[in-house]
Amino acid sequence: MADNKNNIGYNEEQIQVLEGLEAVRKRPGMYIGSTSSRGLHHLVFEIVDNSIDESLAGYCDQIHVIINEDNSITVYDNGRGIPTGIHPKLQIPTMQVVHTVLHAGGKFGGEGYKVSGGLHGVGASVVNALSEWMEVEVLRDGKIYKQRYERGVPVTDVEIVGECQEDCTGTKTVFKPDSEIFEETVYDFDILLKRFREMAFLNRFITINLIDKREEVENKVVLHYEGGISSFVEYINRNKVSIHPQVIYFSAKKDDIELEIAMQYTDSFNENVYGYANNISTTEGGTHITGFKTAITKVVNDYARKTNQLKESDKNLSGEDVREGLTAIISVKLNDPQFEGQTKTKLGNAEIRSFTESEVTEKLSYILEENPKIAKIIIEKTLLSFRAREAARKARELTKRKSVLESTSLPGKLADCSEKDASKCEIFIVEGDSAGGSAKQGRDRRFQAILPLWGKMLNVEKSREDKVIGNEKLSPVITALGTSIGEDFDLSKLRYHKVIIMADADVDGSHIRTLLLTFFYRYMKPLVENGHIYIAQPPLFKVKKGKEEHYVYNERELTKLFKEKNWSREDNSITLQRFKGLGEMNSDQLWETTMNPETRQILKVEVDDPIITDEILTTLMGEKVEPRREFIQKHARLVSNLDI
Ligand code: 0RA
Repeated sequence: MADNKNNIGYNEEQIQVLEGLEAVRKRPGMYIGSTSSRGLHHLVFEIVDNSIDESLAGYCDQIHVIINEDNSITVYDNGRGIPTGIHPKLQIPTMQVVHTVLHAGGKFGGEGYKVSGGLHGVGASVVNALSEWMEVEVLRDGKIYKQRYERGVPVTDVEIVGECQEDCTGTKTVFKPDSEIFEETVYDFDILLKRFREMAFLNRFITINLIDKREEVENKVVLHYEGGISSFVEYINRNKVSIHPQVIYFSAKKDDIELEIAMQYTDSFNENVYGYANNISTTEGGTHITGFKTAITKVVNDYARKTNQLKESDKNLSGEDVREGLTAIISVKLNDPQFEGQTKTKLGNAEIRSFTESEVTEKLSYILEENPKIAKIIIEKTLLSFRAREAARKARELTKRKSVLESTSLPGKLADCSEKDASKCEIFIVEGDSAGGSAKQGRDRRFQAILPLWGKMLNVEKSREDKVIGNEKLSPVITALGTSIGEDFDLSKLRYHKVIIMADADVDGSHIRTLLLTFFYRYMKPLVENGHIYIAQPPLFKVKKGKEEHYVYNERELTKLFKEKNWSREDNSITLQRFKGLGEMNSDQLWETTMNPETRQILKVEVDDPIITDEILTTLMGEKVEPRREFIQKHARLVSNLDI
């Protein structure tokens, strides 16, 4: 190993470099978002993004990502290799500049745009600064160059460590995330797989090989999709019933903008339109999505009128009608993406809106003209949605009028709270009359309301809005919350800022929880997105020894408690009361363990990935039986945990 004091002079620039790396280590969150599991995985994405950029520039088609036994990561590609020559300004090898100078990654070299972007577009130097060690090898000009760094600081020069064939080029990076920085240092295969699969769908020329070497038998997945985003749509629809066999695909190019769209209708009632800008998921939407939506609404209406499926006297199909059951990917690549919105995931570039709108208008009209059979199926689907929406509107009017006539608009079984400030109010939605009774007695009536559920639950995944509104079990929920649903939904009318689902920890309880969550996600999505939905966590056991009493919420805690107290499971002076249902607790117990904000545990329902959430709901609640069986078998452990 070289003595870095001799070989790397500490001049002005080097001191700046060290200060830069120190800043990254002091405030890692500023550079990679967080030091939790998310940040840990982000390191891999930063490195792989550089290889993807090389691939988009047309020089690389193979990327390998290996999770090594010690949770270090190896990434290598067959691109041109990071330049190794002396950097004209800094007078050290460019390869060293890339790994030690902040913001130097990727962008030099000119042609081609930096497409994948990454969270903050920071790159290799940040990953290096946050790694216990990193080793980079570059194959170029028939030589193998190598440099090693520890916590961002070079500990060797760029050295030639071997030779290779002239035409064999590429970059290999191995790094070990620093356990002084990260709370979590164990990689999750599925998190990496999910992102790389998405990357492979969005960039159809690349192959990403993901390999896990931590188990005795290595796990390898090869991700390559000739069909690109069309394959992505097929993948999203794999557990749904599509109503036309082929995915519709078209693309357009202008100056430095590339647009690709793939779409297919299913018989579901949900819309799954996902946008990407430079491979980044634009969850808050943006100009590419607006352009697409405007165009498709117009094209479908025009076609329906021209073919007389929509009569002169009929109203126009709404955007919602036109997108019911639609799965679509809109992927745009551009030079200078403007990311806006709260989470910087909304594309702002104005030129993208008009470009997308005119391209979709032209190309989709043409496709409908050329494929009258498919067009007919699509128009019929949108007309069904149109009529159902009309029926739902009437049903809503009817409920409104009915509640006016009945003078009190709140459901009879609701035990409301006295507080009027919604931000201080909670509502417990409780399955079962006996649990409902205990909850009513146990609650703090000043700010806690109780709504017991009764009647037959509707699977909203299989029914349209008009049925949902009229459903005897759901309509009290809708009225109690005050927001209405679907088109009429109004978050500002929410009467309780915490909506807490309280159900037994058994199969029936888990069923009702899933059904209610499906309902909230499909019909009151902003409630979920704004963090208003919670799941109560009743205890599973009460452990008593002498005067000492403990409520325990799961098996793990039970083991922990016995260990901490040095108790033996054989000790007869300890009693194990197991709660089978909420109904077994009296009102004091229920208050103390599940309802009292000072002592309870409640779980906030969060959705961080809309594609996965849709997948789970479709699988659990949708039409196809086989995927549901497979899902439950695969996740049997989770289900049985709920069941114990
Ligand atoms: C800029 C210029 C050149 C290569 C790269 C970037 C490059 C960077 C990375 C990072 C990971 N893999 C990579 N592969 C290539 C080369 C320019 C030239 O050869 O003329």
